[in-house]
Amino acid sequence: MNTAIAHPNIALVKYWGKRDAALNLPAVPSLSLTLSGWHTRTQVQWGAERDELILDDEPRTDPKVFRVLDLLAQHAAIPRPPCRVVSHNDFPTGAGLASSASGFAALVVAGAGAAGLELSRGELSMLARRGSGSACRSLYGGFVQWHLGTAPDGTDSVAEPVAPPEHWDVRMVVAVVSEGPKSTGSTEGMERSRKSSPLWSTWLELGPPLVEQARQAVMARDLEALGTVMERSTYSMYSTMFTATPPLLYWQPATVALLHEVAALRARGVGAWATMDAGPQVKVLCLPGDVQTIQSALAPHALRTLAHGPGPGAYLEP
Ligand code: 2P0
Repeated sequence: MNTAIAHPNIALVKYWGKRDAALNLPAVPSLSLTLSGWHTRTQVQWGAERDELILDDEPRTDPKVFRVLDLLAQHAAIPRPPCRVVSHNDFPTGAGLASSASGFAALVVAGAGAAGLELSRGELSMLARRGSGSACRSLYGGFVQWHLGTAPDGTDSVAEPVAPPEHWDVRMVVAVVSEGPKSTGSTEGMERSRKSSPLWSTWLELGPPLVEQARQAVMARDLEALGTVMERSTYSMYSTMFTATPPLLYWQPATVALLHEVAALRARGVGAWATMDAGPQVKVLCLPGDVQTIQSALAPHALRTLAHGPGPGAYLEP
């Protein structure tokens, strides 16, 4: 039991900014949808010759991976031997498609399994958060909230399920604009927004009410309300990026063309709402019956388009 599968999640209400960088505590709460389809598969060998990471068939150096395994061992009060970690994503890594979310969620589940530990989802979520904030949400399937928390040690800043995947069969159409790695990593980008955007305090105030509105929209299965909140959160987050010094320009020309297509679809009465993350890809929230129409409209501006529904939380391969 040392191999885990985890799926990426896309934030409907965004996490952008840390109140404690060392503990990876968020400045705002967030709410996400774990996607089916894409996945990270990670195997941890607990006891190897040396620490070694193989990501997408290439040897890599990422101290954070072994730091998270250290924290896992510390949490369980056991020594950590050298570990070999082999991980594979079936989608582009580091391109604003949430590979760090599924990556660290799979790592903690595989690591705990390999070490023979039985940890709760809350404990695993807290440990995954230390690797990458958004990873704490991929421990759960469907609609998930990451609580802001108030404890200085971060023990209450964990994710919790809002509604399971079967609650609501929505789709996220992903228009891939670029498969290359992003220009500025999320951690650096959010620190730049926090330190230099004059809109930062407004962004912090918006977080809690946006999450509450999104939670209510999910419970009521109200796509228009959820899509509206999602776009508001997305554009507010981007406002802190555009007004940072120097500005964070994750968008490409095709990103803007896709946003116009989404607006045109809505004007034609199609239920489609857009979001973006720290990258140029555009993701469109909709119902299954509109997927084909939306994919046809987006395809001319994208390298490819895919549609994913709600997926499960991270799990150990039997
Ligand atoms: C999110 N993003 O809520 C937001 C929206 C990008 C934009 O979480 O620094 O890789 O490792 O905690 O989780 C991407 O940031 O950042 C992210 P760290 P992470 O999905």
